[in-house]
Amino acid sequence: MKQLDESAEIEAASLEALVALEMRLRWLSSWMIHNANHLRESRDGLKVGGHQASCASITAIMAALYFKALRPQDKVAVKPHASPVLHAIHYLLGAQTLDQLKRFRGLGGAQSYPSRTKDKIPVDFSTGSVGLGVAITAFAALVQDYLIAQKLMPEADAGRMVALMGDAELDEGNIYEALIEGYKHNIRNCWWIVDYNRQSLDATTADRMFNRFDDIFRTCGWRVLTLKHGKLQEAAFAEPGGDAIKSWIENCSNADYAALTYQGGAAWRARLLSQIGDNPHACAFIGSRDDHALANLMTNLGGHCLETLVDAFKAADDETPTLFIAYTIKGYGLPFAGHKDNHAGLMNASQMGEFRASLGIAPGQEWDPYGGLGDNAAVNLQAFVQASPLAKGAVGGRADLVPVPSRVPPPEGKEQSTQAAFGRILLDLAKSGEPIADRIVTTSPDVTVSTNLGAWVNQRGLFRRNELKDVFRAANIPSAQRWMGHLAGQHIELGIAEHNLFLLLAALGLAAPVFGARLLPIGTVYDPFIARGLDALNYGCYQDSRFLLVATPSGVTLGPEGGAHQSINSPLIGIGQPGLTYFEPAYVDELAAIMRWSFNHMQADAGGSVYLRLTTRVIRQTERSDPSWEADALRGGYWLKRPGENAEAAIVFTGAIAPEAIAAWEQLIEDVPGLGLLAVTSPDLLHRGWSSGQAARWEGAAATPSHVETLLDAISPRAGLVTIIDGSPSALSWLGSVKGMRVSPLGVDRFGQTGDLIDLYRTYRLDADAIVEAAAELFLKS
Ligand SMILES: Cc1ncc(C[n+]2csc(CCOP(=O)(O)OP(=O)(O)O)c2C)c(N)n1
Ligand SMILES: [Mg+2]
Repeated sequence: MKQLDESAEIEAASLEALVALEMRLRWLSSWMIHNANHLRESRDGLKVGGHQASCASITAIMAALYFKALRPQDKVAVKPHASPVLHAIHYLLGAQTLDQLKRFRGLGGAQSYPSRTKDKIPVDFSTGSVGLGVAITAFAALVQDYLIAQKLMPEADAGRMVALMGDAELDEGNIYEALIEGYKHNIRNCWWIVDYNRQSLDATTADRMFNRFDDIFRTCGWRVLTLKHGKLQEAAFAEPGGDAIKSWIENCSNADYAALTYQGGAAWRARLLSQIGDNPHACAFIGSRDDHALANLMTNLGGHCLETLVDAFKAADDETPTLFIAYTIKGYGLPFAGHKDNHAGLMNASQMGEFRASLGIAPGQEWDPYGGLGDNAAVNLQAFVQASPLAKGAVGGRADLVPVPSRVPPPEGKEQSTQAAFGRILLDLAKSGEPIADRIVTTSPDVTVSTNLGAWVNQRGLFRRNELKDVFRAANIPSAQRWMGHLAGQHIELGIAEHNLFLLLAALGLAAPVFGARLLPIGTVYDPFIARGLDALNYGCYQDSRFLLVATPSGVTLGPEGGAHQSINSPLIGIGQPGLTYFEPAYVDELAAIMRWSFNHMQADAGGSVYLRLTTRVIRQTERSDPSWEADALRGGYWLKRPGENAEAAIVFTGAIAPEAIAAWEQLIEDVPGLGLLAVTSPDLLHRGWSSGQAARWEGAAATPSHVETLLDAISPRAGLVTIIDGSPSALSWLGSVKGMRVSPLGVDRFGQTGDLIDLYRTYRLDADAIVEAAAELFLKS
C-alpha cells in the first residue's frame, strides 16, 4: 500500500512538472517569436513571422512527449510551425543557447522550421513542406526494420518514429500514399500525433472529415487513439447535466467551437443556455461555474490535458503503428485562441506584458528558463528536466565508411545503352562479393524490371519482413524474374507513387546519421516522373540525405513511348537542385566511372546525392586511346575530339545523341579545321564549378579557373559553339557566357510525340543535319 502511495505521489509530482513545463514552452516559444518581431532591430522592414498560435496548440503534446514518453532512440519529425517549441525544449535541456533563440529566423540562428543541417540542436527530420515530415517517419520505420533484418542494427536499439503533425497535413495526398505503402510493408514502431485544432492557415477545417480519419487509418492497420476530452471534462461529464454538455460538444461544428473559444466564458454560457438550457440539469451545471471556469472547462480538450496525453502515450507502448488524434485549440491560452485568422497572428506588446505578468516573470527575466517560478519550484523543475531520458543525449554514433572498389568495370560490348549497362554493373556488383554490394539497397516505384534492376533483384532478393513466396516459380511457370521476398532481400519494391520513392530514398539515405548504419540507396524511376515527386526529392536533398537516383529512359530518345513519357526539363532540375549532382553519360565506361564516383560522393562529408539521366538507346561505344578522359569526365566534361590550336568552333553534346554529334563532326571537320567535340557528362558540375569559382574570386580567393573555363581555353575566345542535348537547350546554352562565345543551342523545347528516332531527331532538330546547319550558320556565315 505504501509503495502504491509512493508511486501515485511520484506520478502526481511528474504531472505537476509537466503542467509547469507546458507553460514554460508556451511562454518561451511566444517570447522567442515576439523578440524576433518586435524587439530585435528590423533592418529591412520585413515581417519576421513565426506562429505563436500553432505553438500554443502543441505545447502540452510536446511537453508530455519530450519530457515523459520519448526515449533516446526515438526519432521525431516536428510540425514545421512548432519549431520555437522544439528550440525551447532543447533550451531547457541545456542543448540550445540563448544566442540562438534570440536570433530565431535570423541568419545563422534557430531556423523557422526544424532543420537537420542548419539548426544547432538535434533535429531528426527536417520539416517545412507540410505532409513530408509526417510521411518520412513511416519510411524511416521501414528503414529501421531493414537495418535490423540486415543485422546492421540490433533489434534492442529499435526506436519509435514519431511525427507531430498539424491537422491540415491530413489533406496532403502524400500522407495516404505513404499510409498505403506502409501497410503493404507492415510497418511498426511509428506514431503520428495529430494536433487536431481544426484550423489550417486560412480557416477552420471541414466538419465532414470528422471520424473519417479514424476509419482510413484503421483500415490500414493503425490503432487510432482519440484524445477528445481532458480529465476535467471527463469528470464534469459524470455530473448531473454533464451528458447534455458532452453531446452538445459532440455536435458542435468546428467553426462554432473555435469562435466560442475566442469569445470566451460569457459566450459559451449564452450559447449553451440557448441550446440546452431547457434541460434543468444542464442549466444547473452551467450555472454552477463562473465564466472563467466555464471557458476553462470547454477548452479542456485531450491535447491540452497532460494526464490524458501521458496515459495515451503509455497505452500505445508497443509496436503497433498508432495515430493519436489529440483535440486542441489553436492559440490555446493566448488572446487569439480559436480565432480563425490566428495562424500568423502575433501578440502585441501589451498582450505579451500581460502574459508575462500572469506567470510572475519580472521584466528583464523573460529568457530565464525557469523565471517566475520561485526558487524551490525552479530547482525541482530543473531536476525533473535533467532526469528525463532525453537529457542523457541522443544515441547513434558516426557510421563507418563502406569501402568502394578501386574500379567498377564497365560492361563489355561494342554497342550498349547506359540503362542496360547500369543493370549489368549492379548485377556484377551483386555477384562480386565486394562489401559495398551488401550495403546497396535498391528501390523502385513499380519500374524495377523496366529500368533494368531485375538482374540485381534476382541475385539479392526482395526485402520483406514477412516472407513472400514466388508463386509463379513454385508453379514452374517460366519467368526471367525471381520475386521472392524475405528478410535478407535488398530491394524494396514500391507501388507506383514516385513521391514515395523519394521519401523512401530520403529515409534510406539518412540511415547513417539517424541510425548510425550506412546504406547506399539506389532508386530508379522513369525520368519524366521525377516531376511527380519533386518536392520529396528536394526534401531529401535539403536534409542532406545521400542516395543515387537513376532516371531512365529519358528525353525524346525513348521514341515510340510518346510525348507523355518524354522528359524535357529534367536536366534543368539536375542543374538547379542543391545537394544533387546530375550526370548524363553517353558511354558505359563513363557510367561505370560515375557510379564509382557516386559511391564515394554519397559517403563524403561534403558530398551529396547523385542523379543519373540514362537512356535505352543502344549506341556504338567509343575506343579510348588513353585514360586521361576519365578524370575530366568526372569533373563534368572532356574533349572527345581535341580541338586544334585556336580552333574557331566546337560541337558540345550531352548523352544519348553522341552518334549525331560525332556524325556532324565528321561531316564538318574538313571545312572547319581543328573543330573540337566536347562531351559534357555533367552540365551541372560544369555550371556549379563555373559559378562557384566566380563567387570565390569575388570573395578574394586565388584565381583558379574552373573546369569549364579550362576546357574552353583550348579554343579561340572568338569560337562558336553548337550545343546539343536531348532535353531543354538551356541546359548547355549558358556555355557561351563562360568566355563570351557565340552559341547555337539545340535541344527539345516542345512536348514530344511518338515516332522512331530518325523522325523524332529530325522533327526536334537533334540529328546530324541539324547540327551541321546550326554550325554552318554560326561558323561559316559569320
Ligand atoms: C506543402 C505546403 N503547402 C503550404 C504550406 C503553407 N502552410 C504552412 S502551415 C499551413 C497550414 C497548417 O495547418 P495545420 O497543419 O493544421 O497546422 P497548425 O494548425 O497546427 O498551425 C499551410 C497551408 C506549407 N508549409 N507546405
Ligand atoms: Mg491545424
